[in-house]
Amino acid sequence: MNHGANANIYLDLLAAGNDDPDRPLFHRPEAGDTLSYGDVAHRSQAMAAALAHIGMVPGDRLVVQVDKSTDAIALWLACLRTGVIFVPLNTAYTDAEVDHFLADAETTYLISTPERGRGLTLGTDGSGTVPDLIAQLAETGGPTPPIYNARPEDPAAMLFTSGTTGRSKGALLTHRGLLTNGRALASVWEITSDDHLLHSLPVFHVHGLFVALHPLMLQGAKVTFLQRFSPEAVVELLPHCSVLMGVPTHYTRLLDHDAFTRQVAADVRLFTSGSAPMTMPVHRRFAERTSRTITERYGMTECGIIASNAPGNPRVGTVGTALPEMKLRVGDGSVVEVKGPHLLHSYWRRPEATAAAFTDDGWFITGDIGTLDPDGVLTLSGRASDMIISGGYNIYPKEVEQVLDRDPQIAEAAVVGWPDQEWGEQVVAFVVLNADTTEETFRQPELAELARFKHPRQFVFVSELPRNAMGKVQKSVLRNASR
Ligand code: MLC
Ligand code: AMP
Repeated sequence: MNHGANANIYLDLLAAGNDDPDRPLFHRPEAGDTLSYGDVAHRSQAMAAALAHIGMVPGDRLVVQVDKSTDAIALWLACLRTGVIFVPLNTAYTDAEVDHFLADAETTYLISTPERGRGLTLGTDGSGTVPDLIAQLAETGGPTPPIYNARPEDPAAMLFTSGTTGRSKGALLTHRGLLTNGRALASVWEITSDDHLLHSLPVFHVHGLFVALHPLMLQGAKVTFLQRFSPEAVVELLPHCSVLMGVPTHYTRLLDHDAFTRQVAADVRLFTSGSAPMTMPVHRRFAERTSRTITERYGMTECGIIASNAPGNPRVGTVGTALPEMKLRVGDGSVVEVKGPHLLHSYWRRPEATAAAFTDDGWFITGDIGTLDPDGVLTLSGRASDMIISGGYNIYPKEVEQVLDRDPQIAEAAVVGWPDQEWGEQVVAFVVLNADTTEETFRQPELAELARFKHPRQFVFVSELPRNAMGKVQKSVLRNASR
């Protein structure tokens, strides 16, 4: 749609409500109600007025660490409306981790859960200081700010990622990038206004927030919005839906649930998986159980979705071909490189990191290892960095090692990912103990400052860490020790 000069993706995401405000958008099984496109536009408008009231202006960063709710989505849309940069954070992060992001983003406002009570608050049930302020403004009849007049390259959201290096950086995603990616996905996945997505992903990552929601909203489709993933809820609601998007752990959990049957999956036209590698045994079990195939796609925070299989006839074991307007090549060391309007603008205030993320001829270096066949079909085989992906969450070994190294019982530690049936990979710490600690006296370190999903699931005691001639710890030796 052409909105004149305004490239704000807000206009596109809610366009379906312009002629038909009653068109259903979010069905909420937990609340037992349905919000229309008009309702969501109205709520985001009220939230935008609240953001303006507290003094937020275009370009400000709003850090948001709240539980999943349709109000969290209205807040994302409110940031678009006001030109405020939305910075979502994983709810599992500890206050110490959040403090790091607050400082890095040079944030003026934080919105947390009522339970955490840091900054402003937003609950899942209409509670919190943000809804209170909205109610108060509704009474006093304050002004509604105009929709921010965005340029295509303006940043809309900032998501923290470590890219291929260990240090977290805010990836600035633009209106153009998000719109290009959302439209390309709607096209490749053949999303129409008749589609109905079962949404069970968290909304603090690109997968749940952008990849799942945008193509559906751009087409005026409907979303059944679950507060969290559970196999029981998915099995109950899937028969009413046409699309399910998940990470591999969602599919392994579904397959471990006997009530997930062929019949439950029969009317779903598209199952997608990504954020982590899907294994062949899971593909096989899924096909045996449902007679359906999972459509794998490959994405990254900085790029959105890069490649996808087509629905209906996916090439199992591959992640498909490049999306429209996404260029794909395999560069030095078999590392996948990409180019196109989908990509991030830059890393927030890190020009060197931005420069290092691109080749001299302007391709973004993903850090994933892959091969391209003559038809342009991409197969991934690993990652150049030692990043661990557990249940679709990224874990940077260095961050965990630094905390372990501070423990008085530990002389040194090395953290790697071991294959795990449920999580894809699990965090394992190889530990050299100090002279006055034995395996018997060793107590699991507190690690209170780290989100629990980053905590090692296993400790392996070794007398020394394997090192190469340069003195670097040989992570591959430790990874292979699981076999
Ligand atoms: C939760 N736990 C995890 C974990 N999630 N441990 C390791 N890895 C994870 N991913 C742990 C908690 O710390 C806790 O441990 C215990 O499990 C129960 O917590 P929970 O919150 O109740 O877990 P649950 O709801 O079961 O969560 C599991 C999950 C969730 C698989 C539903 O992790 C999930 O939704 N993952 C999806 C992630 C995602 O959307 N990634 C997209 C990234 S974007 P304890 O010790 O406290 O009991 C991207 C780009 C792209 O990658 O291509 O899409
Ligand atoms: P993030 O930085 O959280 O966006 O995670 C992006 C990373 O997830 C990519 O660089 C890949 O390593 C991984 N990833 C995403 N989709 C897939 C997939 N289908 N198969 C394997 N790895 C994937």
